[in-house]
Amino acid sequence: MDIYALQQDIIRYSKEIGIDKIGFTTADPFSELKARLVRQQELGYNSGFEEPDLDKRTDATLLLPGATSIISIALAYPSKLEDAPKGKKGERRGLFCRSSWGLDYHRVLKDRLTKLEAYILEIVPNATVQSMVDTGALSDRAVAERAGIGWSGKNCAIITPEFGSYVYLGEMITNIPFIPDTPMEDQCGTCTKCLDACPTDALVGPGQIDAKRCISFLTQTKDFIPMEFRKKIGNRIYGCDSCQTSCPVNKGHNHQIHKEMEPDAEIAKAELIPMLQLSNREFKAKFGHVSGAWRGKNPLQRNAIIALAHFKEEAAIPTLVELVKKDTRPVIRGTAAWALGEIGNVDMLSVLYEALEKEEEQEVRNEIEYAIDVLKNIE
Ligand code: B12
Ligand code: SF4
Ligand code: SF4
Repeated sequence: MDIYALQQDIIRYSKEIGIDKIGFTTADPFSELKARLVRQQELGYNSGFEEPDLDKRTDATLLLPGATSIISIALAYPSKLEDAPKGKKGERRGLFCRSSWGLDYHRVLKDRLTKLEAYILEIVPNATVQSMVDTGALSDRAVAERAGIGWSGKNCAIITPEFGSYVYLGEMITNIPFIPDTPMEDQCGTCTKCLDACPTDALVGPGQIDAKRCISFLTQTKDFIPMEFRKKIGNRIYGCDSCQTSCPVNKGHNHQIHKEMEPDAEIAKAELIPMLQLSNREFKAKFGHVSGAWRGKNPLQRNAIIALAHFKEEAAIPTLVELVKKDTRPVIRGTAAWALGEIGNVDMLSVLYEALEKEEEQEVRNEIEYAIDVLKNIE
């Protein structure tokens, strides 16, 4: 088999099916990464979303016996929202991060990888292949870095010279011994803009994150958001882009290559009060296709409440009162009570006292008491 010719053919085909960048690396273990992952775990800096088996995370041969190489792919996504609706008093809007714009990227990249697999298997029928995007055991970034897709930035992202860091990553493990590409030189230099821009100091050092402080992580959790972070979340409903928008390399990068990734501005910058009134079915119909919906509507509604508190939006009061009084979800009841305190209308004291009388969940009681204290101080 002429590996070089096959590789060139695959590169040509990848462009045909809408893969913006492709790179190749060996299936050698990621030994340095393993040490790094152990350290992150020891420090408690991981999010809990990562594959827990560190051997599987760093050794592709455990995922595909006989693996000799890994193909890394990158697809560029848009960074500019055209005709973005402006939020205003009474009609405030929240923000979904860019990686939740358009059709869920897992579906888009899986489509490309499935096509690539079929193409390879047609030429090399006895090849073995295994593809993954985000939810697989491997570190998509470590694979991409070693396959020369981009360098690993101080904001932790893989940054490509062609598209900046606004790229999704995926990979295919295979038993075909492709010729490995050369990793790229680091191009961050002395810049530290992303570290300075991070609202919660989650970037504890260059290329090192404490995921539990990261707003992107916090917006994806299901429990109460710790008080320390609530005001820093601002109007983000899902994810956070501050360490990417602050990156000078990303300036001018807005790639509208893939139709499926085109954002619907009404979803990417969704109106907040209507979000709180959605039934499960309505939520699925409106938001079900975006990646930010993966944990369901509860975390996003909690975040929408925090965003309304950020705006001190008086028009949200009737909806929030309904939630405090009637919602069956403790996190929603409690966060809504907190938001009433933040909005600062002292007339809400009676509602809160009444709610406190009936409330049985200790965590919710704490939130109500906190809000009462805030309003009493204004009175
Ligand atoms: C868990 C996870 C998260 C967690 C933790 C993020 C993190 N930085 O670790 C949370 C929820 C916070 C998160 C947030 C985001 N995520 Co995320 N996430 C993942 C996931 C599932 C695993 C990442 C992981 O294992 N991290 C552990 C760290 C330690 O390893 P790593 O980052 O994978 O690998 C690098 C480091 O180990 C570093 N390294 C290794 N050794 C050493 C040694 C030294 C000294 C140093 C400095 C560094 C270093 O080099 C590796 C390559 O860059 C991956 C998908 C996947 N399966 O890989 C997506 C992934 C990383 N996420 C992605 C995205 C888009 C995001 C967000 C931008 C989404 C958003 N807008 O809100 C943010 C960005 C936050 C940030 N600054 O990283 C993309 C990144 C694309 C890109 N261009 O880099 C991925 C690859 C998903 C995908 N398939 O496209 N994410
Ligand atoms: S995504 Fe936001 S919170 Fe997380 S590291 Fe980047 S800037 Fe900080
Ligand atoms: S902001 Fe500066 S330091 Fe951070 S990733 Fe971009 S170039 Fe690197």
